Amino acid sequence: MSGVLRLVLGDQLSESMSSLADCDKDQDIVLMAEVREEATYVKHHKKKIVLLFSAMRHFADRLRNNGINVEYRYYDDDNNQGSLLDEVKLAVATHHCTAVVVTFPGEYRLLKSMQQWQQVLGVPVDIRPDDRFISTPEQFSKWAEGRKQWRMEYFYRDMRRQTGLLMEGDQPIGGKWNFDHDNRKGMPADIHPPKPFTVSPDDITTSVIELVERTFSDHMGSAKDFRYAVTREQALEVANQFIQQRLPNFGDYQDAMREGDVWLFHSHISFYLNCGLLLPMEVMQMAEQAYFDESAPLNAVEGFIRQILGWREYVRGFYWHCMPTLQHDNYFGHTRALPDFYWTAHTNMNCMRQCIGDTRQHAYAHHIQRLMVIGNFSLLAGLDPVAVNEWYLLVYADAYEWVEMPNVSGMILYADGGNLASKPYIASGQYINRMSDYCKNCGYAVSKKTGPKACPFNYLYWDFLIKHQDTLSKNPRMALIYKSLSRMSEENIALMQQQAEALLNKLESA
Ligand code: FAD
Ligand code: DLZ
Ligand code: SF4
Repeated sequence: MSGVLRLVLGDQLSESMSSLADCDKDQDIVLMAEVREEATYVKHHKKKIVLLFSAMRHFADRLRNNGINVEYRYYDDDNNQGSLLDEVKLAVATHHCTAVVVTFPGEYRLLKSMQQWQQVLGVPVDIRPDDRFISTPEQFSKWAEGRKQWRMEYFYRDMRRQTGLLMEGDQPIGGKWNFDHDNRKGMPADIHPPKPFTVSPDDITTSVIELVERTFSDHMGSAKDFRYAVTREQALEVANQFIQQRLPNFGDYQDAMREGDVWLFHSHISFYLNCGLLLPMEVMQMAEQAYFDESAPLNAVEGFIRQILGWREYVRGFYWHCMPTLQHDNYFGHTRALPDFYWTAHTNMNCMRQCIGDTRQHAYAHHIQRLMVIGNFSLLAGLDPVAVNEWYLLVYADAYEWVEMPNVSGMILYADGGNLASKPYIASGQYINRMSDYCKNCGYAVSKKTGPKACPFNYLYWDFLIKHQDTLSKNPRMALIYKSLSRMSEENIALMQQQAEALLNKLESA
């Protein structure tokens, strides 16, 4: 055989991949490989590795059933080469391939490597656009270069016009582009979200679970209770269950947090969107149809579509536009190491204990937990952006650098100096108390700003604002908060600063 070698990565599990578009079933070979380099460049959560390896194995079977030649390298094969390039090298040589075709990867480090492959391999390497996304990196760059300030909202409106989603001619359905204002409710105790969709492990998943427990024993979490979808059909069931059972309440309770329930009314589809089992356009159309069928209200449907058509597309464009500098950005010059409780969840702050605990258990936490609890603390405590990025990349099963890094360096840490967010996403304990029931079971008192029982988020918040007053007070969106600060007594300010300093010096006991 001397056809084309088509490499499919672990997050490219869609039959419509550009790398498979013109596959010659008689001549070409599809290569998929479980390799040490990808599985360990950060110590991914065990459930993330199970998800990808099992979904890869199921996808390989699917391609074979369609008559495609698949060369699949298992992690513990004797001759596993350990890296994607070495696997490609071996396959090109073994099958006398005349060219390599691959779809644009999701991480800068891999793109840079692939751009050298042609030289190393001695055959043409065609890196094709990833057309699962609705916009292209070039489109984002063109959009960004034309303006002084980048804001997701304006990019999102262009995406609505481009796709026609929730549009009536050139106007947004309902007369407004964004219904976020209606979407900030806390969750009443008598509202009970439906149980999440789960899948019992089949033989393939069971053997991957064993492999992961054996091989990656020092990675976070446990693989034993893995119940996520690993095929397209199962992922479609997750999406359908969301549209029928959760979407109607998605908008109202999008920002709410509740102890013991990480799933709430979220969709839990990021795992599958990001590895290719679901396509963004199809799930947005499912949600839009629910609005047309009057089974979900506009604030929920618009809110959901905005997350995917707005935020997801925006952060991807942002990533490629801002790399490689984004990975070193550190606007505030923060250098503090992650405290141990980021790994163990052993902390007296109940909100952090719950959110990190959920993360450890499920390789998932929902957006507000990632943003307003763990993210908020990471910025207020001055944690090193490189360490925070690494943590977020390894703990979540939906994490790839194109989506993780803009959310971490841009959204939570303001490490890019405000290109992504118009002001730092910081809040005192009052916000966490309003949006969750965490404070009820906390040893700290959310109502107190100083004293031994005071909520650390309170004094860290004011201490942060004081430390960065020179730069942040110039931001018109921070004017109100600095006005409140100016009304505080010097004594109170000094007490909060001292208490913040003391806590930051012994974070482990927080
Ligand atoms: P839902 O709340 O149901 O939202 C629907 C979909 O919208 C998600 O599946 C996702 O595809 C998309 N979406 C929502 N918010 C964002 C966003 N800010 N950026 C990109 N897409 C978004 N998302 C990831 O997919 N991978 C990550 O590594 C990741 N890291 C994050 C790190 C931080 C610090 C923060 C604040 C957010 C991060 N997000 C990330 C965004 C968001 O938290 C997750 O997409 C969401 O929690 C996934 O759960 P869900 O599918 O139930 O989402
Ligand atoms: C995340 C991941 C893991 C854990 N393992 C593999 C693997 O063994 N083989 C593979 O092709 N892909 C894997 N991936 C996904 C890649 O890391 C991902 O394709 C890049 O990060 C680019 O997004
Ligand atoms: Fe978190 Fe403070 Fe509430 Fe405790 S009191 S749960 S530390 S916000």
